[in-house]
Amino acid sequence: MLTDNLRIDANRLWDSIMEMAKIAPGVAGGSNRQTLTDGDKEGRELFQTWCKDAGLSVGVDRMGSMFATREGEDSDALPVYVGSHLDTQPTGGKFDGVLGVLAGLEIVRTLNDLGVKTKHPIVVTNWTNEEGTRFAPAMLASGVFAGIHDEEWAYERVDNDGKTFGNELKRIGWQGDEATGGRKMHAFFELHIEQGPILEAEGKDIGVVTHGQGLSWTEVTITGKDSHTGSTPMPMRRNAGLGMARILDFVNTMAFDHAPHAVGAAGHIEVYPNSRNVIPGRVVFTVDLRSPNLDILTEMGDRLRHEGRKICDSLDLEVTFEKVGGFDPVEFDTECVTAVREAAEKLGYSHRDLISGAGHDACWINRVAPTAMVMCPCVDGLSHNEAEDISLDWAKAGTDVLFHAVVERAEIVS
Ligand code: HGY
Ligand code: MN
Ligand code: MN
Repeated sequence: MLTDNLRIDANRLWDSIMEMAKIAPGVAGGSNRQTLTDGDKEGRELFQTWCKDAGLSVGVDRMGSMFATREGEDSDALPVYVGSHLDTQPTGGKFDGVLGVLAGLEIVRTLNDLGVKTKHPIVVTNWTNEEGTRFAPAMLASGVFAGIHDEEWAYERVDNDGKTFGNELKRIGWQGDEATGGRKMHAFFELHIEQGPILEAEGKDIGVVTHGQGLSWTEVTITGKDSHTGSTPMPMRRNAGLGMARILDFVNTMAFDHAPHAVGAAGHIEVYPNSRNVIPGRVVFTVDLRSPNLDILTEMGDRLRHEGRKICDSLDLEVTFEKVGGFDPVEFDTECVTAVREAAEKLGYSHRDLISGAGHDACWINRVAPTAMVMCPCVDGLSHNEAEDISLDWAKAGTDVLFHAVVERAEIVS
């Protein structure tokens, strides 16, 4: 078969990833291209230039998500979408999200080189604000696309400086005119680094992602009383920081109660007034709970509120809990997952089924189109850290498998 010999140009892919990494670099070799910043704007412009150089037409929706189309031979055939996100964590790596977007572009570049035509169009996609670090929740634009969030609510999300998502999107000039979610898909595929240790530890090249674990983000606000750390007698203190510490210790214990899959921690923590000699009168933090099992995820959320309130009552503290993000565990489309698994087998790459520990745009798009993910290993399973790293071989294997899964759905005609 013609397709059996299709392989991407791994060096061209790698060079593009390294070129993108020059935009808004971090301070330790990674990336700090947070959504809707000037760095994001510059990264979008570079990606758009590359897409146009590859002969793609670029559409942008009202959430700023980018859709670069390679026409198919059958204009009535629904497109196959392939992509991920270009925004990063503040101390992100060079590959989280970026690999998936530029792998989609590399597939198109290779099809162009070979003059190969497909029945279905292929659309390379960059989803806005996958990370949710500047504007919670994560996967915001793909969530609006899938009808989970409404656009007005999304536009009102606020960052730590009080800037809104909508105003920042307009400021960088990337508010498109397409209605969000209007596009219909034949399938969606996303290549992503594993962001966990399993594939590397087992010496596997490819993760065939059958499921994504569920996630819940609960913002906890604890109110006590600012007071002097030196002269306030211990029994008189209303220490919001102590309440947070005991709750986070409970979250850690609770996750271990549901080992090996459940996880829990807080990555976002604000302490007020955050002065060395003032007992914190207020803390705001987001508890990130995850499990592939919906019942366990729900139970952990309930226990967080119940135990958290008990802890705060015992310390004479007020506490509120607000759900600020999350999604149920995801089961990806069987046919698309099979296309990924068969591609790995045909290409001779070692592989294993995998549950994604991280959330991805594919988790929301799976609600509106047949969706699957391909994963490649990353060094020490490390991600959301500037030292995040992969090998060129892993990038090549993942992109080749993605390539064959995409063209299996897009149907090569010549
Ligand atoms: O939070 C996540 O799992 C993703 O990295 N945004
Ligand atoms: Mn990601
Ligand atoms: Mn990420």
